[in-house]
Amino acid sequence: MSTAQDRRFLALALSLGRRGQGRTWPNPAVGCVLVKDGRILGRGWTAPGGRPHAEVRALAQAGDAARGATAYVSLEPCAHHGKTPPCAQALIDAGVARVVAPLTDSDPRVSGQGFEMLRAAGIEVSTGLMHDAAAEDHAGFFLRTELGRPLVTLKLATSFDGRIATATGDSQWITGPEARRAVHAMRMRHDAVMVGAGTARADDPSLTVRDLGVSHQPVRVVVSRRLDLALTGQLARTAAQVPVWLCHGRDVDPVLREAWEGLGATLLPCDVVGGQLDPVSVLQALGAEGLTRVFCEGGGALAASLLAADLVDELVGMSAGVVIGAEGLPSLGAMGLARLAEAPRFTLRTGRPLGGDVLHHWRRATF
Ligand code: AOF
Ligand code: ZN
Repeated sequence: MSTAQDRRFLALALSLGRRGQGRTWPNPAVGCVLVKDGRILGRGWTAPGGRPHAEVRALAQAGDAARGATAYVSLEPCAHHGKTPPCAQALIDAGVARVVAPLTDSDPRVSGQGFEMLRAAGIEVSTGLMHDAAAEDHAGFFLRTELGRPLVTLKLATSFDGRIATATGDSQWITGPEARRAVHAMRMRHDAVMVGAGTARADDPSLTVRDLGVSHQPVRVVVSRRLDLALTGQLARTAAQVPVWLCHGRDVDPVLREAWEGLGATLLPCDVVGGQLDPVSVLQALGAEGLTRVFCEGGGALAASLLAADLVDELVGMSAGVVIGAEGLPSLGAMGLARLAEAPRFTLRTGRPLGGDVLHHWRRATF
């Protein structure tokens, strides 16, 4: 089959896989398309919760017609007997003739063995096509399996001059409804939404996905060294319905800890370094719980600590045509930089008008 056709069907597998983003953790969000004679026989993507896997769902659709078909998969089919039997074996049993997948799975239980199983069974395996696009889609899963931490997207919605409120705290609204709607769509594609304690106190946010006709909600993470958060706020009131995870210092007041546990929150003790929660420890704790993609919405202190530790992988900016001035609240806290050469650098991915604002998306230069 031509590379153009391969690319077309593999692109479809990748886009199906992305549908699962935000809801398959700790598993990757994989997509699969089964094709024979140019016709699509089955489509699948990793189910919410991470199982069944994409290939199994596509094979179930195709039934006996899968014999002799090509499977386009956005990641190497798994080789291990985990909570489900290996997908590589399912493809072999179904009589699939060829497998096209961009790259190797980073899970040590798979890591090349899926491709080996397929080849050993006489199946033609093509890899490498659309490698970079697939690596982007699975970046959170790869970071977690390789470094133990999730991917971090930092969103900052600011005035033209990078402020998030006036000196009196007036902040509603800087960006318009279209930008705010885009934020909800981005939250949905992440496993968790994260804010610092200052933002939780000042804004009393609910951090839920609204008005998009979806039932799925990301985990809500608050980073609070002392756990001194309002026990009657939005997060506290809804902790039994939508998960709330609190990253806190190990020495917090046990009364507060028990109060939050009683409300249904999950408590994650983390290290304190120099009087502040260590962002490395926070992300390792979230990775250990299975998160692969975290959407950080500030505030300035948490965002600056993540940036200073080089832990931000993607930056999403929303800039409004309003100017606030130096006495306004800055979007970022101090980062302690002396030289520009030490500043974290990002590469522009996209930039476009959105409503009356500008949406810009950047990726860490050393991704
Ligand atoms: C696939 N297709 O759709 C996904 C895969 O705990 P288990 O048994 O579900 O296995 C999880 C591992 O399977 C995960 O770490 C990753 O290596 C792979 N995910 N593989 O063939 C899929 N989601
Ligand atoms: Zn599998």
